Amino acid sequence: MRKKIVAGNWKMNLDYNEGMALFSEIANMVKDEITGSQQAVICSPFIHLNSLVQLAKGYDKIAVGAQNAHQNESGAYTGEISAKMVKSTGAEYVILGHSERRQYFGEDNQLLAKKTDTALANGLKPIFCIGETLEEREAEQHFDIIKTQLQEGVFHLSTEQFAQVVLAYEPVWAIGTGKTASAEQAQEIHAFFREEIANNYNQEVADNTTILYGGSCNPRNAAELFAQADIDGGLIGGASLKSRDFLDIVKVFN
Ligand code: 3PY
Repeated sequence: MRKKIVAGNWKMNLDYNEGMALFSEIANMVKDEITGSQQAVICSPFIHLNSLVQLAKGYDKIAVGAQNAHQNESGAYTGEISAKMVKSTGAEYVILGHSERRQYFGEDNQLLAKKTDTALANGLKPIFCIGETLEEREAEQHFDIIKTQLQEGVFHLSTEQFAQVVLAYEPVWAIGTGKTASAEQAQEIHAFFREEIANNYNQEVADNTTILYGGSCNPRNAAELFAQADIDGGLIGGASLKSRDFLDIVKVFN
């Protein structure tokens, strides 16, 4: 059975103390709600990682992730953080290819393929984001865009490497806009992801891949989204900054 995940993406929010307080609050609230193959993940700014990993030790279903890591192993890249450094904090996941990184930091599929390789080589599990812009959807190019992002970003991986990857469908037009894809729109794309994975690898790999929905997912729409056959949880932006909202989203699985 594939893993179900609710992952919070805190983005560039919360100072150190606020991050510690929110994590403790969330962990205490969700700990009894996560069962079986389910997991909660908090993807924080780098400064929180090591301390959150220590706090998470008391909770076996709550993991910690970063929101980015550099494509090179080490070197003269002032201000950057390597995958090895992230791994050394004890973090398990790293978000790669979020649309904000693609848009504001010019990260393209080729760079993201390199980041994915480096993250995997250092034992991190990428949460790899894929999604189309509004213009691309309106021009009915979304299937082509998604296929290209999959092919160029992650389909070069071996089956063993790909098994470590979680995918997230994040339509760019639903990020930070309050707009959400309808459950039908999201399911259609998630099913397409799975079809493409089966074509590139095989059906078993496709059936075992966790595919999250991200993009203004909140307690009001999570139940309908997570009820879809190919949606295995969510990558949660704003609602992950409110413990009650995050709890209500985690509870949807039960
Ligand atoms: C959002 O919900 O806005 C996100 O970007 C989740 O990653």
